[in-house]
Amino acid sequence: MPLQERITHSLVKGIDAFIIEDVEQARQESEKPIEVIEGNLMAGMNVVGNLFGAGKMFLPQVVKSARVMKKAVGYLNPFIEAEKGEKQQALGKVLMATVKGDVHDIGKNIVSVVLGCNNYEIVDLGVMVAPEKIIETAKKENVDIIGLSGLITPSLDEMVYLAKEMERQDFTVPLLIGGATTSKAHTAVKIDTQYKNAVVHVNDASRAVTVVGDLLNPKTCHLYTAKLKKDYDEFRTKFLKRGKEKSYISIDEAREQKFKIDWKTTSIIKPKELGIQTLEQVSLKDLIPFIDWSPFFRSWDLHGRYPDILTDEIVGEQATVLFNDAQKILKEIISKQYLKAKAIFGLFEANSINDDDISIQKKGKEIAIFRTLRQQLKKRAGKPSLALSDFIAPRESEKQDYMGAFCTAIFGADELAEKYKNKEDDYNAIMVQAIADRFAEALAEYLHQQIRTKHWGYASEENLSNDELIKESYKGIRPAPGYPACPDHLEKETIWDLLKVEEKIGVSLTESLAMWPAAAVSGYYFANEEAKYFGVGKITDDQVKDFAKRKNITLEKARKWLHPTIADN
Ligand code: B12
Repeated sequence: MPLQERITHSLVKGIDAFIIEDVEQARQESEKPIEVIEGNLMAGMNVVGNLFGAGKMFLPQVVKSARVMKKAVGYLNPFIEAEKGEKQQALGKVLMATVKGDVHDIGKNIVSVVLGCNNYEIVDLGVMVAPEKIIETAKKENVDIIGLSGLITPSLDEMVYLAKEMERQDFTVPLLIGGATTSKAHTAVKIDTQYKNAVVHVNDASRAVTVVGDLLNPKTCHLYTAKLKKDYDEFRTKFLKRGKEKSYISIDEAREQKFKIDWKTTSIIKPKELGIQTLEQVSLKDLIPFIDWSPFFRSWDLHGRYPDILTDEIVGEQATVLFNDAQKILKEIISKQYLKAKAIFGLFEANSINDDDISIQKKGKEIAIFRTLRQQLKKRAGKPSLALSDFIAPRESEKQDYMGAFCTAIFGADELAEKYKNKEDDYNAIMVQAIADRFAEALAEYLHQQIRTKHWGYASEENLSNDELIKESYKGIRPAPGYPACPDHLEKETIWDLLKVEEKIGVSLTESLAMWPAAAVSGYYFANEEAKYFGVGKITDDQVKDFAKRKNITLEKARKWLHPTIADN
């Protein structure tokens, strides 16, 4: 093929085997080495961008294209520098950061790579970035756009704070908001109102390119921003009205309608091993059968259930390539022990007290109290208003019940991802993070099985397949603070104190109560056969006040932490 076609082919197909030879030939044929980037390579990347935009290329392919691009640019840079030539002219500079207290990286990294290969210069500040640093860097680097990412709800407040600061300091650059916990509703209602200039919620990487393009194009930016502001304004009005249509019952009424278990007849099984245990190094091999692969594909924007996704008409081919690449790296991770899986759990005597609290005891002495939240949305008559405490025998029942808590974490992913990044290999860097997340979840699943069948032993006869585990067909539940049954992140502090998680296995909590390392899960164990997953939904101010009192914290603190769960917020 002619030279340009070869270069384009390598970029589109993500093949780096001949890119250096081809780029060298292009360099010899050009007047200046920079022309190879601005001409040959960008021509190829434009094809990639167009195919991706048209849905004909998928995210893993684009990230591989970016890897080829980086290799080519890395080869050309010394020639450009030797000539003291001008650097490649980017279309714009985008600052990317995961906000203070949050550790989530994958989404931000994917967006950075995709924008990078569309010729935007990325200033990536990493994770847990203080607002002062974002503001300072944005000024120093004179960036054209600021992009914020976050995984858990406490990060949403950080984003609001940043928008306020940008307004206060007369910023004009657009603000992009992304990450699993963000939404158009939150962006429109809470963030957009704080900043006069453009604020956009972007929920996937492919949209990021068009949004950034529209925002930075001097011909379209004013119209685009005006439209955006109008759209968010209308959305906000509708959204706020919708919230008001819902009706809630008081916390006292909700308690009267609690989920009732007949404590006289229900079976309560005493754990075989009460107390706290640490698993210093769980074998990664043992975890493989517990991996739920479907979310792995989702992190690469390939949607469908594993294993059907491998033969899917549209994404099947790419999903198979991705899966095979993952298996290769997985093998290496296991043989070289790049990642370490650690866990801690505790099984305790427990009784619910005052309806919504759970008293944890050791030989009858209270050592901790978990606070749970109760549903308040008005329901049809006869439908219970659930709280997790309903699944634990109340003290008045005079039955000794039990409860567990745990934390699982995968160490070493960041270090390994960094090694790949240093080799300009974002594809494998993202792959490592996605695999580590899968392992963290698999470890939680594995440990839960060990608890049910061995340490607690209330389901010692259980024999479930991976598919049944994914469908949560087991008896008992393991809700995690932050998930819908217990949206309050604060209770992680109680788990940390109770199990001594940081001292024992080295998982720490950030100021927003995210866990570090990022690939980590923490939660509770409930064994009652009637225990089930549910969503607390929104709660009202009477419960917030009551919660603050029970927990002995200020109302302000309670409001801050429960904020995303409070109705009309
Ligand atoms: C995978 C996952 C995990 C993994 C990985 C987490 C990690 N290390 O990042 C594991 C299993 C470890 C995990 C753990 C937890 N999780 Co989790 N998790 C998810 C899940 C299922 C998918 C998130 C994900 O990685 N998606 C893939 C990536 C690629 O997508 P993304 O981040 O959204 O990014 C895309 C876009 O948002 C956008 N984007 C992202 N950033 C940016 C930035 C800019 C500027 C732009 C333009 C775009 C952009 O582009 C990206 C690519 O398309 C979500 C639910 C969901 N369906 O979203 C819950 C979810 C995020 N988790 C949640 C929670 C609560 C937790 C835990 C606190 C639970 C616990 N107690 O253990 C922990 C916290 C972990 C920690 N370290 O503190 C909640 C958060 C809500 C809340 N109440 O805070 C969610 C929403 C589930 C839920 N419905 O309640 N989790």
